[in-house]
Amino acid sequence: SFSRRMMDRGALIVFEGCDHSGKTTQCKRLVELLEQKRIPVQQFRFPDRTTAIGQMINSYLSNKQDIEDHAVHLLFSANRWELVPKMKVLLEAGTTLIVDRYAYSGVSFTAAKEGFSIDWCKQPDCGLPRPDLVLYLNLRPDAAAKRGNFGNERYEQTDFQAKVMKNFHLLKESYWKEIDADKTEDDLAAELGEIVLNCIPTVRERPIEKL
Ligand code: DGP
Repeated sequence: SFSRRMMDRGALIVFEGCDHSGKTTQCKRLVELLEQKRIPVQQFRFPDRTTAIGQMINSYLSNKQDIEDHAVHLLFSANRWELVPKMKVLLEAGTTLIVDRYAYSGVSFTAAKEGFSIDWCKQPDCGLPRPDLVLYLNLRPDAAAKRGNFGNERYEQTDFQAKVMKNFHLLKESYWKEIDADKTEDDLAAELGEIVLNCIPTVRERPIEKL
């Protein structure tokens, strides 16, 4: 007889937060930190605009194409689902995934539109791999505004973003960590690095749960 130790799986770590909260910068720095420490890591970003579905989403976000609100909600969700097989293989092989936006953006953005309930918005993402940790970067709208102006993409308006932020706060779960993002890039990177380095060894043999 022999015993076989399962390989430790990687952690599924998601960044959420309003625009200009520093998600993309901090994702990149975190990946660099883990690479430095020889911890297997890969970055994901949603929407992933490189797929066929992602290209439809891109033309919607850049205002080149209008898509009915329910239909586009399902496209954003489908864009996450199409990456799930790849994510699972990596997680099971021990790779930690750093994900820039996930289902919580999906729910918060669509539910900010007229006539959409949080409950309806959650349904298409039911069953997606549940993050081990959501790092919610919290930044007051006035602090976010100081970091730069909105561009020309759909959703980049202050009143809409305020509704989105309200929705994010309704979605908090036990595995969320709310981080005050109103600090220097270096200080934030140090804080997030410590949290993530502590989290990775705790997931080990824990099964990947579902949303
Ligand atoms: P980004 O590439 O992170 O700048 O995100 C593009 C925009 O799309 C941003 O305004 C957030 C929004 N967004 C991200 N995911 C979803 C989603 O699942 N549904 C909707 N409606 N909007 C989303």
